[in-house]
Amino acid sequence: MRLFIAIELPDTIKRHLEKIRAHIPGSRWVPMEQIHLTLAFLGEVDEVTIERLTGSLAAIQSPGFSLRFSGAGCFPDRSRPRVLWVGLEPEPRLNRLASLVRETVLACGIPLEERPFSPHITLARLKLPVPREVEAFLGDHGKMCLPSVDVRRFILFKSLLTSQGAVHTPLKAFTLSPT
Ligand code: 3AM
Repeated sequence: MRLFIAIELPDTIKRHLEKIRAHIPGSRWVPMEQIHLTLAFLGEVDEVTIERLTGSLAAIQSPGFSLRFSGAGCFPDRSRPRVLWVGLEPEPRLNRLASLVRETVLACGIPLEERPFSPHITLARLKLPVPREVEAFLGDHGKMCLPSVDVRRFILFKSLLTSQGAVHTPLKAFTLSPT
């Protein structure tokens, strides 16, 4: 099964992020119901390892926290944007949770990309050449006034690739400790 671990966002936030979509030629926007904050992308994992992984993830002890949104940005940089995202204000408890999740995944023998955790919520993927509408989008949404979100759990998701795009299904939720 193809898996990833993420934090869900409330519908109010997802609806807001859906509303700011702009017409950018060649862009593929993440469907509203799939907008999330990825902690780790695992790729294909076999059933036996999934059993072990869920047991280990359940043992993670980490406090809940508040997410505060910053503004729109892009990967890898403004000269060749490929991914448009919304960033988050620094939150040590989020980084600690991501580290614990990643250590747990690695300890189960599942390899991870070595790229450091860079908290973001993907909004759209872009094609080259860079359409000029991207600069306007980043300018318009460089700052975002969104309510903060209380995070009380994280989720192990299955991601099924279909000809219509990925279909995400939550497999198991893991509760964070009270703040
Ligand atoms: O939240 P983001 O967009 O950073 O891009 C995918 C998404 O991350 C990423 O996993 C998250 C949930 O789908 N993803 C998908 N395929 C991937 C791959 N082969 C991948 N990340 C790394 N390698």
